Amino acid sequence: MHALVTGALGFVGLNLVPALESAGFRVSGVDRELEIADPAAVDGLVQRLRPDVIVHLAAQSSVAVSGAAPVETFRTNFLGTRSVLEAANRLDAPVRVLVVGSADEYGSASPGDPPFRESSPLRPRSPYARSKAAADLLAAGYARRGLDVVRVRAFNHTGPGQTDVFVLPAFARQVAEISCGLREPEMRVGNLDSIRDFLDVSDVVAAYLKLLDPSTPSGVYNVASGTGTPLRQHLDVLFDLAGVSPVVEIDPKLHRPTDLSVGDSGKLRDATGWAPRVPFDDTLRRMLESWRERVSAA
Ligand code: A2R
Repeated sequence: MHALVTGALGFVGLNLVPALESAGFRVSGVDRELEIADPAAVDGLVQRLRPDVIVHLAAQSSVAVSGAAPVETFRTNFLGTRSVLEAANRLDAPVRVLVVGSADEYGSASPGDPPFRESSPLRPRSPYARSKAAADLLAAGYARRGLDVVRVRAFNHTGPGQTDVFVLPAFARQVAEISCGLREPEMRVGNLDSIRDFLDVSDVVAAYLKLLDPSTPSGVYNVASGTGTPLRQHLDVLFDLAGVSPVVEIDPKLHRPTDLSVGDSGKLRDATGWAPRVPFDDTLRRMLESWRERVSAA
C-alpha cells in the first residue's frame, strides 16, 4: 500500500509518517514544496504517484492565526482540501482519502450537554473552524458521488514537538523556562475555565491508521477521548511535575470566551476497536521534558 501524506512535516505528519511505515506502507510525504491550494500541482502529483490512500493534513491549523489571516486560512484549508479531493476523484484507480477536520466544527457545547456526536450540528465559531466545516461538507459531497472518503473530526491533540501557538505547549514551555530559572515565576495564560477533550498525538495517529484500513467503513468519525478537562487542571499537573508554583496572570490578549468541547468517539470504537492508550499526564510529562531540553539548550 502506498500512502501520500500532505502536511507531512507538520506536528501530526511527523508522528504519522513513521507509524505508517511501521505498519508496512510505502509513504510519500509532501509539505510546503507542494502548494496545496494549487489544483494543477496537486493533480500532477497524485496522477504521478497513484497512491492507494491519501492522508490530507496540510492546513493552516491555528485558530488564533485564522483570526488575523482568514482568507489565507480558507484558501489553504478549503481550497487545499478541494484540490486533494478533485485529484483523487480523477484517479482511475481506487483511493481512500482521509480528510482531517476538527472538533472546532461543532463549536462550543452548553454545560450539561452530552459529548458531540457525528450527528451534532456544525456551529463553527472561527475562520479556522468555518474553513474546516466547509471542507468537511465538500468531502461529504465527493463521498456521495462515490469517492472513498473518511472524514475525521479530531478533538484536541498534543505532544512533544507541537509549536507553542497551541495552548498546552505554551503552558509547558513557560513552566519549563520557570523551572530552569530562565523566567520569573509568572505564567501568562488565557481562559483556564475552558473544557477540552485532549488526546496524545500517538492515539490520534493510531485512530488514523485504523481508519485507513479498507475494512473500516468510510464516513465521518470523531476522534476523541470522551473526557472533558478544564485547562486549569492540565496547568496544575505541569506545576506539580515541575515542582513550581508561579503566579498565574490572565492575559486579556489570550483570553477567549469559555468553551466546552468533548467528543463521543463511540462510532470509531465500534467500527475499529480503537481506544486511547496514553495516560494524559504522561503526555504532559514528556512535553515538559522536551521543552526543558529545548529551552536549556537555547
Ligand atoms: O504552515 P507551515 O509552514 O508549518 O506548513 C504546514 C503545511 N501547510 C501547507 N502545505 C502546503 N500548502 C499550504 N498552503 C500549506 N499551509 C500549511 O501543513 C505544516 O507543515 C502542515 C500542517 O501541520 P501543522 O500546522 O503542524 O498541523 P497539525 O497539528 O499537524 O495538524 C494536522 C491536521 C490539520 O488539518 C489540522 O487542522 C488538524 O490536523 O487538526
